[in-house]
Amino acid sequence: MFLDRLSRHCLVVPNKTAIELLDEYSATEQRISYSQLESAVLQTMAMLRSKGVQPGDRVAIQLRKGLPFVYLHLAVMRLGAISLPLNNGYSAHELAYFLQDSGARLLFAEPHMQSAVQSMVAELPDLQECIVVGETPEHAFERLLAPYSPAAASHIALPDNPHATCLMIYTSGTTGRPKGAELTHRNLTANLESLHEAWGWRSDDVLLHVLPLFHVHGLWVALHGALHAGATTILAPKFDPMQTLDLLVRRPCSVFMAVPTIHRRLVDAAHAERYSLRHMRLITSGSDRLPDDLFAQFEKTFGVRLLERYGMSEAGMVLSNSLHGERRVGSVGLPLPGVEVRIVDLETETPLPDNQVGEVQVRGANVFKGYWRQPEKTAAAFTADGWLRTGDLGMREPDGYFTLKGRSKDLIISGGYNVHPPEVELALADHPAVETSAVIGCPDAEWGERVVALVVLRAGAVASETEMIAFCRQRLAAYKTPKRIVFVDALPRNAMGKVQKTELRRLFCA
Ligand code: MLC
Repeated sequence: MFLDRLSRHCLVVPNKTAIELLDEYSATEQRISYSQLESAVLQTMAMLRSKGVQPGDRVAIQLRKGLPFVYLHLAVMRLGAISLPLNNGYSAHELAYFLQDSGARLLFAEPHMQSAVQSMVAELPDLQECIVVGETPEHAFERLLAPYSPAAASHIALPDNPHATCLMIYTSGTTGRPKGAELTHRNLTANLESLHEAWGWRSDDVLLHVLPLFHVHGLWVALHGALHAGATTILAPKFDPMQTLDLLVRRPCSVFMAVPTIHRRLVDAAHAERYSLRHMRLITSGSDRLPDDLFAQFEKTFGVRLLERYGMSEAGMVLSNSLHGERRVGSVGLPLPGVEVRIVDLETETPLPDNQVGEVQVRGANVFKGYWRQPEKTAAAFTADGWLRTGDLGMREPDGYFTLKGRSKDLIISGGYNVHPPEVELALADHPAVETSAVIGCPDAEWGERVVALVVLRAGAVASETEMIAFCRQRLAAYKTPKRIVFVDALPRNAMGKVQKTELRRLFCA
């Protein structure tokens, strides 16, 4: 399994750099070898054990990108517990939901969340402790680990049940609040093996990592991918286009993974100058559709063809363009080794012939176990014969390449983040002046789609766009907060009373 492989690297290549952390504040670099990584993970396991963490417990990690995040995440999984990474941009309101729903035992959070968490502790009976980790000496992670030696955890066996959940990622559902997708050791390992084969991961690869660590893309595909291969990861705490270009050109980077918004910013930052990235082995794009013009501009600017792939939190990576063969514009490529993909009729769910658009369904060892404590929603996510219903529409070409053709679910993708409109509509409903609202995604050159809210005010109520955006921002992470609010007299509805979002997009996205 993935964790066994990681531990083996510590024995076989102990001195090799596993992670190089770029510190944005001190402009310094910190190198961690595979054996130092192993020691830090063992020390972290000893600390977690002393706090009572048992197999199956959920440990929430809402920390900025950095080594404590990585150590905690790996240590939690190695104890047989469940790592629950959370966006550090989530508001206290959002955090409360994730803690309550997951029944997390411990939360690792940044200092600015401390008072908010204290005020919610009474409603979180499962939460034993909120441990603050930050820059100051008082909250330094090293200080937390100091009383524990790696030896104190070296006797703990690696998890041996491949079907045990080790990672939980919250995903926006089409109905209700976000759901925790349970991923097992087997899911992670099978998908890493598929990617290893398809993308030719090598131990001498150097990955430049600019993505957040709390999602499948940055955590599982990028960081785990490099660790699984015994490669080196250069961990940048935040994406900055000029710094990224500089590192890609100056350092011996061979692999880079990003979302279209990041690739667009790199092209813009290059200011039509030609920066050659031809020395790079692999540059991937995912989490959102790669626009055709960006695919062409990226190649023109950097001399490299992007490799587009498709995945989701519930299944990791599913489809990918070819490393050595064709990277087809507009296509998400072929099923990864060991992953089955089919296109089915939306009504009957029977498989469709090539070139016909239907729902994309997936089957394989990569596909998740189910939604945390949601048996009905888990059952609804699968067909009787075990195919995962992705809610994405697509078609297969006769040579096996798949193309996505939209979504059957109400979902917005902004800068690679999924935004679930009902969640934003619920936040707006809390505003005393709001009668009702509808949230849509409008095409946007920078973000792919931007969140726009159409709001009907209560009779006699007054509100401004700025004030309402600020209201949402208090409740929602910045990426979910509407970029625009339009006040309307009424929402167009069909005979069943359902808001016609297609009509709203036609009217308001111009
Ligand atoms: C940031 N903002 C966003 C946003 N990201 N708004 C909409 N959509 C987004 N994606 C907000 C900021 O908080 C800020 O708000 C304002 O927009 C401008 O911010 P910025 O400084 O320009 O943004 P930045 O912090 O640089 O972030 C942009 C980004 C980031 C593209 C680097 O969004 C990002 O890392 N995206 C990647 C997401 C990702 O990893 N997805 C993987 C999901 S896994 P304010 O209010 O502060 O001004 C998945 C499966 C798969 O989908 O297949 O991969």
